Amino acid sequence: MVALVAGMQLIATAGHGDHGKSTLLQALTGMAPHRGEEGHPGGPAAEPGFAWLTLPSGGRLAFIDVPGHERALPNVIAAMGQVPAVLFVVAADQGWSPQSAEHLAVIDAMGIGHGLLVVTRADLADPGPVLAEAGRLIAASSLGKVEALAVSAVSGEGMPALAEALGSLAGSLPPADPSGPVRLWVEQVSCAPSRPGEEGGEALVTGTMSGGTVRVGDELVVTPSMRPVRVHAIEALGEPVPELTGPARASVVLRGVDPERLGKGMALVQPGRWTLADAIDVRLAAPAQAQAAADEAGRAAPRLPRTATVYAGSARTVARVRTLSDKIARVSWRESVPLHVGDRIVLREHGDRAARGRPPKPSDLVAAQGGSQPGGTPASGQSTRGLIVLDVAPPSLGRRGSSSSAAAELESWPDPPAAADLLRRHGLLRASAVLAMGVSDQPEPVTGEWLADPAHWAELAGRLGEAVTAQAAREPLAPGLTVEAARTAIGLPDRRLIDALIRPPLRLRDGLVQVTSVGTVGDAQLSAALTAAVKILLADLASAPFASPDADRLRHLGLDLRAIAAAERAGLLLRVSDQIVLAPGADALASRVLAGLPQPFTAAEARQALQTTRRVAIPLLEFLDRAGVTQRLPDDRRRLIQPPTD
Ligand SMILES: Nc1nc2c(ncn2[C@@H]2O[C@H](COP(=O)(O)OP(=O)(O)OP(=O)(O)O)[C@@H](O)[C@H]2O)c(=O)[nH]1
Ligand SMILES: [Mg+2]
Repeated sequence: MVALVAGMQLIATAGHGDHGKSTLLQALTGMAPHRGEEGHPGGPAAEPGFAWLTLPSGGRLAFIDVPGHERALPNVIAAMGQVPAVLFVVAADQGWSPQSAEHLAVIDAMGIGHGLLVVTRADLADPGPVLAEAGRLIAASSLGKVEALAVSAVSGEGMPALAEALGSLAGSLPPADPSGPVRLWVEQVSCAPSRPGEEGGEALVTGTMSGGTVRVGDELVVTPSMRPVRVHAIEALGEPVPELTGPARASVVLRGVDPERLGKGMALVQPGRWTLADAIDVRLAAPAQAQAAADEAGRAAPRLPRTATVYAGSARTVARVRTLSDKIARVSWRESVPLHVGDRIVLREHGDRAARGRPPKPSDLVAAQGGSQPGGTPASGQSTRGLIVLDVAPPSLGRRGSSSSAAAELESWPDPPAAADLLRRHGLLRASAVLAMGVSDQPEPVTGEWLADPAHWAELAGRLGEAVTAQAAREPLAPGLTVEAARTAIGLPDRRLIDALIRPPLRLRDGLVQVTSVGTVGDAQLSAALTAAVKILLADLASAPFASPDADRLRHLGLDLRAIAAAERAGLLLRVSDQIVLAPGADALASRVLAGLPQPFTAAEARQALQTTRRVAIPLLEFLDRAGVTQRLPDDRRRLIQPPTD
């Protein structure tokens, strides 16, 4: 039966060259660890191999067999970045060796927490001392104390116990997350065999993904160009499969892309699920070994260089490092790399002196292939630093002091940071951007897809209020601030945020943000001239509350329509119609007067009772009708339907 989904657990080997890693895998799996797609075991010494076995549980355990040559270190880092566990091999007759230390430093930098120690070639020497020494060194790394076994791939001694230990290791690994975001780091590219009758470019890409599910027919994008490609076929563990969940190593046939345009260091990613980062803020992972050594020597871990090589997946790039504190740094480079908050990446000092101090060039984003970078292997694992990505779209650091406050803030973040942490830093973020940062657990949006930090949101509401009242003070006659002007005033990226921020005393009317507050606020905002004019008017109305000034009187007082509207907004006047202006509360007074009339009453009776003219009485009655205070009957008489309030 063909497996519908070729799931697998991924483990990388680790250990110095010639210590017996590949031989061990061959003995375990019965297959010579393939080196790449062509699978020639004798292939380039720097390329990792691949082999797998079926566990008694039915699950498959696949091994990325890294080469132990120092030239292969970039490939070792690429492999370690994708696996949850390692099989650490040390030869009984060779003992702990330089690449054992290098590999352990990489494992530690990546924070890998699962593994086995296998002392091989136990037929050639007593494995005891090596088991003890390697066990002690490994225990000081992120692996901690691991199960240790001695084996001989030649005599077969210890192999059954190893198979059993691998089974329980596989069982202890974190379960796959099929709904996770897909990022398949490209390791090898070749032309896919052409099919009769089919046109267009096809590429066969081999790579590793740490999670998510790829299906035949999916559209992915190639980083950094973001060119879309279609998955035409998937092959894993030697079989074609319709879908594949990571962690996995797979070959995919891609449609719509010229193989020439693909290469190691690129990645196939799910659209919208990754941030293409060219600057990140990171926490320096405390190197267990270096830390232990530093504690012993009573000094801090070595400082970061200003330029270094950053390894992320199968990509590596020359990067600028700005140290923000002893725990936090900003790392930037020219090309874009698909990253998430919480990703572990590795930074290494340049071995290449010529590269030191030179600004990174686009061509610096090169595949992590072994040996192509001259002198890329410093002598000590101390120069390998693990970085925990905290922010993949960090704000620019301008002023002096902003770097130390940024560091202080980032130091307080948990690993991995949550949406609330990112929002506290950024204030406002789109939900889609936060998802692309790798954070799917998100708070409710404030509007549309906008997420806001609660404190920042409250501050924005305050700033909007200030912007509107400041404008009202500056231009008392203006009817309010346009939404766009309000957006610009408080520097928001989207007008819809203004709508969401409006709450009393702010209101939105006719596309304008206005303050509805009355009384003293209004007094303070109106110009002295307008306030004086309104006072004169109110003095007139005090003795004859329904004797609205006529047009001439208003003109002489300088009260045009805008001025009257401003005074009304400030609660200083009651505007019955464009021509009729009374004191605030005149409507309540009118209803009390009208309550004294026999019901229903005519307009003439009302005019007499109110001691006013028809010019005022008719609009006032209509105003009261609209306000639901009076009701106009079919015979044009009215009755009071709302009892007067005092
Ligand atoms: N006697 C003996 N020889 C072994 C054993 N395991 C491996 N060897 C030999 O050790 C040599 C190196 O083995 P490999 O498996 O190629 O070592 P490796 O760790 O894969 O080396 P690189 O790929 O270069 O890192 C070969 O000649 C093997 O035959 C063992 O258990 N006993
Ligand atoms: Mg090998």
